[in-house]
Amino acid sequence: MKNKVYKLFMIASVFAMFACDSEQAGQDVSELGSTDTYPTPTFSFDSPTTINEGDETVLTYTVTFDKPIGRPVDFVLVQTGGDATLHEDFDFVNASVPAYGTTANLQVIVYNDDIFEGSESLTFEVQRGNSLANKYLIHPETVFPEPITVTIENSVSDDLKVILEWSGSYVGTDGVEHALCDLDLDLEIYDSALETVLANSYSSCPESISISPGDLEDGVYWIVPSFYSYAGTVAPAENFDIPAMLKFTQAGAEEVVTEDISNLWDYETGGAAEEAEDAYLVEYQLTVSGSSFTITNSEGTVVFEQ
Ligand SMILES: [Ca+2]
Ligand SMILES: [Ca+2]
Ligand SMILES: [Ca+2]
Repeated sequence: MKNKVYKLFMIASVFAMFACDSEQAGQDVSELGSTDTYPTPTFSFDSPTTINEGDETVLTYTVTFDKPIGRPVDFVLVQTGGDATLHEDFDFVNASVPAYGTTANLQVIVYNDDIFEGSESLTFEVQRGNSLANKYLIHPETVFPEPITVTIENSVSDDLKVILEWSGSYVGTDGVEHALCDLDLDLEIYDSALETVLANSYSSCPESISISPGDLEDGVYWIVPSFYSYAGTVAPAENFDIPAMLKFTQAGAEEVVTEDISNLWDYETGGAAEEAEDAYLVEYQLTVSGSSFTITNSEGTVVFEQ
């Protein structure tokens, strides 16, 4: 409620300001359209235009007024092109030149991620803020700069990423398509004795675990995908194998090794919660040595290393 009153007050004062201007126009023609007291902003961008997402760089756009004014003036950054995604690859932080101040720093925050994307681009420009008052508070001859294009290079980390994927859909006894993600599959990493879970992913689809060098001591571990349960799902019109894929990759790298484990579990047999015998797949061994990771299958064949 407080907020509402405040907003109403703001709207009223903006209205009053223009109402006042138009009154003056009638009374004193020489004042009409005089913008001499309005500040003229200049814009500078000194940050690099090629960056690596792994550095999580913060780019800064500076707005400088030649003279202060007694009201805050907002500026915003707007994406006008490029294939980088707002809120995923980067975010804008907008800013105001404060009342009686002369500068504002707007920012582009670049985020790191462990997804392979190749290089992405971001084209953006600075614009005046959206509030009505803003449009009339800076000098009308202000020249806004050309858009800036930044290249964001993909980063490849030293982390090992293990993913258990089971995407797609099935038709239920109700005749409706249901997402395979409704089924509960899990991913765990156990110690060599298969006694302790050292890392897990239980509630996503796909499930995924990232291991950084140093997370696990040198030694041997088990990567264990499992089918936990079909509980809560609509039964399928026809039984089917769950198209599960176990993937290994260096986090952020293009190359992904996929182990097809789609012949392992079917809906009707169910998972661990349904007391299925082969709910846990204990076949993939992970050997950690310093910052290197090696994964072997049950035959002792190396399927992945980094
Ligand atoms: Ca990214
Ligand atoms: Ca990336
Ligand atoms: Ca799960």
